[in-house]
Amino acid sequence: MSSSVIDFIATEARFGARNYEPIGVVLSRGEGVWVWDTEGNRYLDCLSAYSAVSQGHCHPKILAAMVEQAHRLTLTSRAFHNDQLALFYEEIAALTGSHKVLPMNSGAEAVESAIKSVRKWGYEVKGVPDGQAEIIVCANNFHGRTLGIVGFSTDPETHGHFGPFAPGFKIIPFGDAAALEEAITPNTVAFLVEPIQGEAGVVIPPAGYFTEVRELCTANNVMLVLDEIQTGLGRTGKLLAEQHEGIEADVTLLGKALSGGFYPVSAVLSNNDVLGTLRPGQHGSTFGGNPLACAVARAAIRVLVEEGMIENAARQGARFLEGLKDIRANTIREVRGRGLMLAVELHPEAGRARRYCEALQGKGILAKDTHEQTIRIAPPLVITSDQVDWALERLASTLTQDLS
Ligand code: IF1
Repeated sequence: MSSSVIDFIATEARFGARNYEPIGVVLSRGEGVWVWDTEGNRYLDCLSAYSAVSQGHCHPKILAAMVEQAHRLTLTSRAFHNDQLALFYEEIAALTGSHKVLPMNSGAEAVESAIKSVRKWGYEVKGVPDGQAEIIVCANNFHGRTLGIVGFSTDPETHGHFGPFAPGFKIIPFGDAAALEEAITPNTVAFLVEPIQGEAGVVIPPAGYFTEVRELCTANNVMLVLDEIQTGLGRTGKLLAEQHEGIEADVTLLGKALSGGFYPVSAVLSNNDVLGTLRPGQHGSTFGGNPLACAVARAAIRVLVEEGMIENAARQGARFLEGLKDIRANTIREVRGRGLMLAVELHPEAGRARRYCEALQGKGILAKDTHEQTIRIAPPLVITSDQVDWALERLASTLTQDLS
């Protein structure tokens, strides 16, 4: 590595909390599916900042919207109205068929806001005794890093030594509708779940699971809260992953690609029952719903739809999945995916997935491992067939090596 790269990394190590172990590359530019490091080497980004850069790096129309708004008005607080929030509400509600929107900033904030809202609905509408609301979540979930959320994580790395935690959460296996039925009590206010578990390694539930989940939640007056922060906005080849199951959530959470990677923007989408319980002064955020965030989000969802990115994710995702399944390598245990949310799980004997990610970096692909044995593959939704084929060639030559 040249001295400048080592300087960046050494300086990060010297001053930064070591809560990440990045791969040894220092990026300085991005455009579409490509990123460049400080040495001028080009990489195909197969992580897309965990699906926040679905529209491709530095999308010119989102950039233009951000610059234009930044010259006019960036932040007013919600003490006053602004001329972007209502337009964002209208456009996101029309796109997703929602009735009410609560704008926040990070994904975790949207999750926490949803937890507060469904609990409040439980007490004030469903009639659950105060302080006794129960929310059911799944093992191997990932919903963010705040204290409330890590309190119901089953990953020791995520929750270890951060306690004590808030009560009121029950953990059941993902994909098991009978376990959900068993866990529901009269005090259950919600079932919070990812349509596909991303961090767990792109775990797709059995066909029909969410149809049963929807029926159980409806029959028991339990709010179905789908965390689409990673799966939403085209990542799985449909606008929302719930559409693969033909169901509708009561509460949908969006984040990440809601801004195309330009700005932290998240949102809780629901109907009046849940979000209608919030009264002035009962919830808020300095930056939530600010004019710059709204202008960026409006442009991000506009280009996603107008440039056919969702349909492209379905087409290229099918191509990518088929190509991965065609790779004959003893290292591969399983290939999983829906749309451009893909994963290659390696046999334990093949060695750590991180080693293969480091080898991929040498071939011009940036990918991220998860839970030791799985390589996630999630390129921007603008990827072309040629670029998919280019990536598959390099993945095949890497995965047929034994890096144990
Ligand atoms: C990290 C994981 C992915 C998410 C879902 C809520 C959030 C996330 C389904 C919270 C965020 C990010 C967080 C980032 C790495 C990344 C991640 F590996 F951590 F689990 F994508 F899979 N719901 N996921 O995936 O959104 O507050 O981050 O905006 O914490 O290392 P956030």
